[in-house]
Amino acid sequence: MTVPHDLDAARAALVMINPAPYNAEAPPAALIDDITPTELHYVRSNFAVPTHDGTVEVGGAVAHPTVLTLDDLRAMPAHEYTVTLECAGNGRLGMRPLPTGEPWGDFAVSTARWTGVLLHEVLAKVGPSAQGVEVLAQGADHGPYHLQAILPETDQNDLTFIRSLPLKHAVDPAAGILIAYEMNGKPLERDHGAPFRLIVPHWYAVASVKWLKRIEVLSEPYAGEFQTGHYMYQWPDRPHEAVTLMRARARITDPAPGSTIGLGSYTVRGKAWSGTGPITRVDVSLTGEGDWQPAQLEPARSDYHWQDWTFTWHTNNVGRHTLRARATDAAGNVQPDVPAWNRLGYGNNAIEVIYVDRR
Ligand SMILES: Nc1nc2c(c(=O)[nH]1)N[C@H]1C(S)=C(S)[C@@H](COP(=O)(O)O)O[C@H]1N2
Ligand SMILES: [Mo]
Repeated sequence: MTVPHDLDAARAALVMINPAPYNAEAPPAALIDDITPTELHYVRSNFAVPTHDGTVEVGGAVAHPTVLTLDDLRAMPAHEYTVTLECAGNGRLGMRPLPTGEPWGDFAVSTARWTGVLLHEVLAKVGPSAQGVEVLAQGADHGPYHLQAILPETDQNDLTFIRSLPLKHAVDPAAGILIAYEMNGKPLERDHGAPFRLIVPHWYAVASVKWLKRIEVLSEPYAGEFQTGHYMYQWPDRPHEAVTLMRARARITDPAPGSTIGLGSYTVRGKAWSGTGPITRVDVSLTGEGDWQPAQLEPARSDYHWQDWTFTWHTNNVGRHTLRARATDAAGNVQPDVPAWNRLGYGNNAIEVIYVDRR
């Protein structure tokens, strides 16, 4: 199936990290809006954009294996969710010692409206076996891997992007997992997984498999390169751990770092999100140590959507000021001052520090 999108035009507004495979951050201004326009949504791909024949196989340990086309999916009830996606490697550049891997700054995070069918409804059609434990999702993308594989049995020359989810989560209607075929009201762009992809709310976006080609119910846990090699927290002092839910994080979107603003009252603005529950508070600090003051936090517009916060900052002190914002979520998770270092550089949710001049 050919998708008539001009890749170069689609990529023009992003901040390129790697041309091949194409990886790019959102421009900082893209965090200001409620929804990220498609052309400003970050892109993270482990391989070149693949060709896709427009079908997805659904099989494995199921009663009624099937093959679905885009038309089959469009014939099912459509659901639309606004979902904040963040790459697990977002913020890797902020870790010391510097981990290897794509050198992401802090803008591999975006929010889009995704439309598609519910994964649990597709699974209900095929009837997972009682022995099922996980649901594997395979992308059409494969080829030589541009990073060093972690697992010794990985074929560096022809690797395929495959992930799996616990079956319990995949069949949970409350999980809101989509097989999405539209992004912001339009058919998926090639960089974002055309013709359809998974969208797994609350999880780091590695779970949201693009160019979806195969869904398979497994009766044993999956242990491929992108499941138990990469996308594992390799902690220095405790057992390795899978990368799953996004960690709580607040970002300052206004003022811009290093900018100069006038004296008096200024409304500081930002976003906050977490995969482990809605954000329940954001605090701002204007000094180096402690002294946290509550920001005004807006409720989430929907369950999987970043939240807005504002803070009225009044000062007539001329000079350089520091500004920090710290999120707390409903599970009680609070952002750390320093990133929790892990060898591959995932899940950096350390408190952002910026400075601005007032005069
Ligand atoms: N098939 C496939 N799906 C994939 C990936 C990939 O390399 N191949 N990358 C994952 C990662 S690590 C991220 S962060 C998100 C990025 O989605 P986006 O490019 O639409 O922002 O896609 C995920 N899905
Ligand atoms: Mo990612």
